[in-house]
Amino acid sequence: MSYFEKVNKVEFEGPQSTNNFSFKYYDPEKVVNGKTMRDWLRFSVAYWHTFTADGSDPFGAGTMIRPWGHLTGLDLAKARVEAAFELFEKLDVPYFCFHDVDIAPEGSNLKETYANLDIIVAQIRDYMKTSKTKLLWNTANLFTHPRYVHGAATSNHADVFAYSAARVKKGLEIGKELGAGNYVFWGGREGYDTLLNTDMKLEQENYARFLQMAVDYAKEIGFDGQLLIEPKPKEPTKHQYDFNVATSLSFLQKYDLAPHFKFNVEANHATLAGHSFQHELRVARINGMLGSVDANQGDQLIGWDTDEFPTDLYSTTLAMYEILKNGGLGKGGLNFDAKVRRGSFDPNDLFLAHIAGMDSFAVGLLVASQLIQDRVFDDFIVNRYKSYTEGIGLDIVEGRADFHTLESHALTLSQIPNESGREEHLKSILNQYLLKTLTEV
Ligand code: XUL
Ligand code: CO
Repeated sequence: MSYFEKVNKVEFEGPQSTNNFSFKYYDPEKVVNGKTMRDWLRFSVAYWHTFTADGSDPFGAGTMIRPWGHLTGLDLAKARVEAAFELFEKLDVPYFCFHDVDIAPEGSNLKETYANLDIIVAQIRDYMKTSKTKLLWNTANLFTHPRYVHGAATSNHADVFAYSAARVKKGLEIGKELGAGNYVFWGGREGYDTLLNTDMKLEQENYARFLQMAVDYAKEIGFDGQLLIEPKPKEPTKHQYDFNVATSLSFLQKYDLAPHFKFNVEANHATLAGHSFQHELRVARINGMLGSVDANQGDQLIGWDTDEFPTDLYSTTLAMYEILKNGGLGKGGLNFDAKVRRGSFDPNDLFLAHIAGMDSFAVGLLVASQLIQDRVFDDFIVNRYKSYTEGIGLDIVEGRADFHTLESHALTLSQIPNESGREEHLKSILNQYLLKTLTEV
């Protein structure tokens, strides 16, 4: 049975192709900077947006037309798995990701929920025996059900803490069973809405205890995937504890958790925090903590998480710049935590949206790799900081300077010549590389 019978396997046909269902720039076998595009980009489909979501929003009902939409319960869950592996194969995506509740319905108690999960996980495992698509990461949804109204690990109620631990325990077991490369913690409601009813100190300590228990359990069962924290500053709570990479990093360091975690950096979460996507990737990278990426984009005119498919080439280029500088994503990947717009309800839009995202990151890879190869920014930056390679600058970076020697040096200075940062010029070079790459492919 086919769910997308009108769509054939999507192939690379190049930018001249008029076939909408083809890649214009993503050529999986093309070697860029010593690795294939497939290996650099490690694309992943987000199960929740593509197979579970129905397009409903706070103002209106679901709009998505889905070939499995008439089914319910476990039948619906099974059909989604069948549809998922058909889409994975037709797009030839190497990875997928899911929350527990995306793949199987919740039962009336924890035991029933486990039983439902076991049925679907067994079905997924069967598909994975022959499919090339692997599990990038899984996670537990600790935010949708009303029990999490006050948080999960940071709930005021210890029973909710215990229940949440059970769901993560099961999630790690599922991750191990399906060979997940990573396990994600996005602190869905780990934050607060008002300090008038919140013991912030206890909540944060409990969150650290929870993560330590997860580290211990992963070790106990031999789960060898990378644990990832996904920062987000707000939404659904007013203030999320994992605000951004820098805040989450110092939290992890404070509780000696940093060696066990890396970050899953999401573009739209970065912009919600008032940062660029590149900023968050840079902070993670220079601290050796860049684990994986939720590849999407927000909207400058909207103040919430719109999870759009990434099509902004400027942003994909600068993201790939960081990823290339990181030497790739290791066990991580580019997961399309992105949803088709509510008006894009046709099943074909699922393919077209992924094609748009994959092509946009392929362009980003090509441009970024050329920028790095030509040392466009590297040479500029090396030159900009050259005063630290000799004299007093070298004394500073090599630890020989103190306030006495610095003052003596300062007293010898008459005028300090500063040089232009050339921001506009650098941006115009970036544009030239973008345009050049687009015309040369
Ligand atoms: C929410 C979000 C999540 C995480 C996984 O904003 O990004 O879907 O990626 O829980
Ligand atoms: Co995400």
